[in-house]
Amino acid sequence: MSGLIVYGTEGSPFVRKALVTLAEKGLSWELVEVNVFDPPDWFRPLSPAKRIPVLRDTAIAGEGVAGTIADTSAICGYLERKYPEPALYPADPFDCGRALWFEEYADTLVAARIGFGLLRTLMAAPAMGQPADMERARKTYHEDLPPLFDYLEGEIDQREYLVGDRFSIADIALTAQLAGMWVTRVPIDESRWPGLAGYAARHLARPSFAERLQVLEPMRPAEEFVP
Ligand SMILES: N[C@@H](CCC(=O)N[C@@H](CS)C(=O)NCC(=O)O)C(=O)O
Repeated sequence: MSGLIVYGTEGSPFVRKALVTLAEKGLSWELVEVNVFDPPDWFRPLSPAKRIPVLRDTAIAGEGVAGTIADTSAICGYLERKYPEPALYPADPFDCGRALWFEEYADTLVAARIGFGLLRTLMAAPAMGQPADMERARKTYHEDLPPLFDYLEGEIDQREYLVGDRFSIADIALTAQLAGMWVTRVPIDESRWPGLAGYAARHLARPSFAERLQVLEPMRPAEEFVP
């Protein structure tokens, strides 16, 4: 056992980012379920920003704040230093800078638009007994996401990976967020963004992502999203 614990829940794109990083490094983990919107008292000091996931390395400490790291960028950076193989950050300094940029872009802009515009409206709201906000979802689909997808299409084009010729933290961060479209059954329009649509399908089929999606299958809406 690796002695690594992740606090969070599978439905979270950021938990997905951390779990895929662990899987790509061949590490095992224990997922301890935490509902970030109603967290237990013991969790609050572990996450000063009130977010999931938080990682615990029990080799450092098995309880309390000691041994924990909040925020996926910190978590993934820690895992890379502690378990360098296979490398998930490019060795070339400029490529590494680019990968960090795409990680940031995915974690902020892409996450906010897919998270608030699709996941909360089409999945989380119905799970809490509220109707899906189709108007908000359609605005996200028609207005908010296209400028981001135009940018990403230009960067990806026909390439296999966002940076260089290897799978990296950039691909993990972006695919972790794009998975939210699969979860909510919202398509990426292949005729408009063929590179991005193909990229998402290929990376979501990687075992590290496919295993996470399998867990989420029961949470998906029954119907395809109608734009
Ligand atoms: N920058 C953080 C973002 C984490 C994040 O926003 N997680 C969401 C769940 S996907 C969360 O905890 N949301 C709680 C809230 O918005 O109150 C990271 O990379 O870990």
